Amino acid sequence: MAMKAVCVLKGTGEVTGTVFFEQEGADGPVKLIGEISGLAPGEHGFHVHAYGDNTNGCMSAGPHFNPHNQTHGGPTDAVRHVGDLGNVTAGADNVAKINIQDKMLTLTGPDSIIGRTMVIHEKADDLGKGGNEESLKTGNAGGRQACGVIGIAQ
Ligand SMILES: [Cu+2]
Ligand SMILES: [Zn+2]
Repeated sequence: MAMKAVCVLKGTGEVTGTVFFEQEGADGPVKLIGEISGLAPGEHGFHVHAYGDNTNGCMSAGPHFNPHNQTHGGPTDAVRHVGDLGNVTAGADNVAKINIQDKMLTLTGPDSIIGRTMVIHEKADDLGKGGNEESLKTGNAGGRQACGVIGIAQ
């Protein structure tokens, strides 16, 4: 049976989005489908952050979800935070279409992302290759434009 989740992203500005998650079996990849609008054209860092806490907006979501104590990386890197999904790209219409399949995320077990927060950032994620300390923590993706807690979907 497939496990399904959903996240509605909102922020203090124009950026809004919806992302649907689906996983076949506990060890299968997680598929993310959705779109985020109101973005400046170009790349924007996209991550799962550790906490499902939005009491102080997107800042309360904490750092990137990192249950294995790794440094920041890109989605295809062996060394990465579990939450590192790289970048999504907005077109001239300010919309980023999301179609990602990720083998490190899971919707089940102790490292499940359900109850944690998805964040879309102001700037591109340098995927840990920026050559400075911050690159290995956040990818220098800048401010948090919108976020939402990942919940169980029907
Ligand atoms: Cu982030
Ligand atoms: Zn990261």
